[in-house]
Amino acid sequence: MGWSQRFASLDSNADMTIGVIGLGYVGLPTAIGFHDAGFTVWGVDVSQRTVDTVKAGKNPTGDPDVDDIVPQPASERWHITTSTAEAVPQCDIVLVTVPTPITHDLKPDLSYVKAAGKAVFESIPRGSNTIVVLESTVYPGVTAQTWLPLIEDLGLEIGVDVEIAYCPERFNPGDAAHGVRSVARVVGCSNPEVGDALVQLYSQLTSEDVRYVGKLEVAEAAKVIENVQRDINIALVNELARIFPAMDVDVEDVLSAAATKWNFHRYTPGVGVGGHCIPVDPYYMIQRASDVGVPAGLITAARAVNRSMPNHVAQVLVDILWKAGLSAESTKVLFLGWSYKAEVGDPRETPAEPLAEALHQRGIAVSVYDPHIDPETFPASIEVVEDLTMAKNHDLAVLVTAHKACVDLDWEALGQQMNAPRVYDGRRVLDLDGLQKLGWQCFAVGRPLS
Ligand code: SAJ
Repeated sequence: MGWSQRFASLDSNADMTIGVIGLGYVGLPTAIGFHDAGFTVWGVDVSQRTVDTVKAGKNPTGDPDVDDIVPQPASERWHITTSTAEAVPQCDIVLVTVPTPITHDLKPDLSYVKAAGKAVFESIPRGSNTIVVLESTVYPGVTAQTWLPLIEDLGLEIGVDVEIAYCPERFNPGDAAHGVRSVARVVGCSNPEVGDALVQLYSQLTSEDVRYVGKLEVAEAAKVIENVQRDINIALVNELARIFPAMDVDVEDVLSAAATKWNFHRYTPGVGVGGHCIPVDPYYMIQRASDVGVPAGLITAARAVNRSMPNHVAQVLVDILWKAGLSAESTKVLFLGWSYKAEVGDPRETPAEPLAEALHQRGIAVSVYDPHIDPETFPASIEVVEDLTMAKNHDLAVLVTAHKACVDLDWEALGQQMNAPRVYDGRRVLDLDGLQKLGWQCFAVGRPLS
């Protein structure tokens, strides 16, 4: 029976079983979403801790939107295991949501995609025509290049044993308004019938638009350039945040004025660009452009601007402390926030790390207050402040992450605990006029030092 008939003949979604390989920030909400849409779900993760946490009905990710929505173990449509071999034979469709990081030399790391694909394809029953969908962010060509050789090595036949497709995740951690059940999706696949079947499937998950966009590479390219565009836009305002203060102009005044134009896209300069998407995905595009011999100069330059922000900010902080007559050796700086993004407890690629390293290289001590991050995960060189009332004798506070807990705090009390009330707003979210009235000396990214 073809895939269109398989969907048409479903009495209930429970009769279709969806596998999700990788229960992280994307996979777990995806598994929950399909379970809530009535499907039978098998969730697989290599981490026994993750499996045990999810089985206990708890949330192993740092994303608060996933709290208390993990199905309780009682549901007979909810199966969690570390074994791909156990899960895959039960599934009609398998979604792969594994990490696609970059290596230390900034090259795409496809090892998780390859390993997950291998484990899935080895477990597919012959003749089942199981659809395997990659959701992880990759560059155009990766799904076919990585998975087709594995399928061939196993002697599996496309259209008889297995079909492959690509449907990029568009999950936004910490943003309930754009969760897996309320975000548009695109589906790429060489077989239009399978593409249409997946449109039917994902339309049961999300209330937004789902469309078949043609071959795998189109969907792969759409996803990676979504994030490339965002990185370039952020790089523009970060570069402007270095230019305008040199003209004694505050970049935020300029951006707010420009934003009165109907099609100006407003971004905000910061201490840097973190996370597992925006600072990573452009390297996938750079790699692919290099493979086909076409230079990606703008994409590369934008990455360089954003990667340079922590060092730029560190130099500005040193200037501030030097002008205050402080020698680096005896100076302590308090980071308000460490996570790469507000209201999320995720340190991946956080600019806080290179910023702290740059200050340490100049002999400046760094303490961090971030209630969203597990105290165990900070680098050893960092003094962790778990209770802000205990933060004493710092010479400068730096807002690194715009958590509510780091913005809406008792600034009057903190000012009294500091050696001197100095603050650097690294995310341009603080009410600097209000803080000045409380006696704070205020500085900020993109704001003239004078
Ligand atoms: N950032 C800035 N200035 C900005 C916006 C962001 O410095 O104007 C920084 C943030 O502080 C953070 C980094 O960039 O360190 C990334 O922030 P982000 O808001 O892009 O958040 P992410 O990394 O969680 O990106 C996700 C992505 N979602 C998916 O890949 C499915 C991205 O495509 C979304 O556009 C983004 O969320 C979003 O819109 O919030």
